[in-house]
Amino acid sequence: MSRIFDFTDAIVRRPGSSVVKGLRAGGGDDPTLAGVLAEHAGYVAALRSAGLTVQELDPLEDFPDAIFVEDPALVFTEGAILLRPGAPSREGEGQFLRAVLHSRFERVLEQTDGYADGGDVLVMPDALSSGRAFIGLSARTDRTGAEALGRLLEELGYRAVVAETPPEVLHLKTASSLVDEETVLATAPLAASGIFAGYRVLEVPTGEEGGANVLRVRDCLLVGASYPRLADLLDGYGAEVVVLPNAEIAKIDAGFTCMSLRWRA
Ligand code: CIR
Repeated sequence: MSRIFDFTDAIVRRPGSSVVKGLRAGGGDDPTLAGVLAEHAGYVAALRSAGLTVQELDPLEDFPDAIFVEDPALVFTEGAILLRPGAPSREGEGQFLRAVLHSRFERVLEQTDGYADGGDVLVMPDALSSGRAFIGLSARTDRTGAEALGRLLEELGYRAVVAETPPEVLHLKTASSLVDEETVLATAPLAASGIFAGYRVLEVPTGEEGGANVLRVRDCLLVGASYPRLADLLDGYGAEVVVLPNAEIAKIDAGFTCMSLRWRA
């Protein structure tokens, strides 16, 4: 019986030189191009080490944030969804994913109403469906978009739950991520909101909130190098904790989940 994170395949997009101009919620300096390239390459290598076959797409210089492929799309064994990302500079990214999604998936659904970023969708195991998809409302995902996306997810067999996210958070998955089949990692305010009732909730250690977006792939759990207490906390959930440098990509608000589309083929 495969687990929800037993992915076989992934799609990533290599950074172009424009990546250093990526959006960042808190302002701050540009990352170095060399640093982003090295950290992105380390991430792709970690996906391959975890056992995934990774397709690397060419850079899109006109879209500095295009390495974050899981904002304009979501993928599942059952099919793919092209989204309408909520940042105006990112709205055009989806058209550069359409062809590759059609080449890899029999079903490709498209969102037509409102805005939603894939970073606002956290899928957890669910006894009653293929998965319970929490859709966070944020500055990128509006209620019209969340409800439209919920209908598309339901077409693919997932149960959609629209939830509020703490106001200072970029995306739902900036503050939460899947650890194992029963366990979700969440920052204290998101844990306190009660949306994850029924799952075991691990709270991100105080001061390490920036690390809340970890990525479970098969028997590996990718964790940022700046979060040692978090790495300790996550040891013991059936996965090898793989610590990855992310100081440069973090300057443009990168998380580990948003830099790939992953699915079990
Ligand atoms: C953005 O602001 O859109 C990018 N600089 C970062 C997106 C990160 N994606 C995510 O958290 N899902």
